[in-house]
Amino acid sequence: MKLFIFHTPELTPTDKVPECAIAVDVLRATTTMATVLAAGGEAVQVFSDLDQLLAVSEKWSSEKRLRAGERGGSKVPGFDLGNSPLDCTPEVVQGRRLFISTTNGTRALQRIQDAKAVLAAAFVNRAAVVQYLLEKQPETVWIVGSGWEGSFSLEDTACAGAIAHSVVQQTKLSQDELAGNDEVISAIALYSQWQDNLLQLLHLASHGKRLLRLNCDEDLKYCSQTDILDVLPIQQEQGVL
Ligand code: 3SL
Repeated sequence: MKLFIFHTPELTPTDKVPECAIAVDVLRATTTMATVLAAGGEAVQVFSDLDQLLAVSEKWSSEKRLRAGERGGSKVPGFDLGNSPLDCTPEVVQGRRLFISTTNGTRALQRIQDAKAVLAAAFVNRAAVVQYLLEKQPETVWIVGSGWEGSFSLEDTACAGAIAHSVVQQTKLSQDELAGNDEVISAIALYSQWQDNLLQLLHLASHGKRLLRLNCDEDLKYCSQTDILDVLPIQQEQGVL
């Protein structure tokens, strides 16, 4: 297995596709997606465009769908939900499809949607994603951070490092053998330094600070938890996990 980490969708190569690609948006899109599926959601369908989301979801009855829209950290007016994983309780999501559009996370997923296997990862479901990698042993794996509007996100790279760190620990591979690019080595170093203080790391991150200004302290606490959900969001058809 060779692992490559790309900090943003913009830094991700466009001239090839890997066997397995993983989108990461710890704050908060991929955390929300994992939470919805773990809570019994039927599926998660991602859109970059809000109008397209409204048009496609119109074909589902309102009992079978939930529309989630986030821009700039806030809920889009008229949508059922914003992008807080804390709103995605079994009572709310069970048996329903989540149609979701967020600022960066859905773009990262769309950027990798042609890979043979497409996953969504966050700290909350890190172990399930690592388990998949260990079982399937894909030759090439890309982890793509969502970043924020094209720039680096500390928390996404730390989560990519958490995945890489766990693969190294559970295989005979050294960091050097696993790493396809230098980003893997630096992501493992970042995670190793902060693994016992992930909430503090989220408080240092620029998007963490943006969410704190929106009173999302509890969201940061939830998103900083590692391996709490045994769920593997994996693409079933294009754009649907
Ligand atoms: O950018 C995104 O995709 C979102 O996850 C951002 S937020 O955490 O909902 O503000």
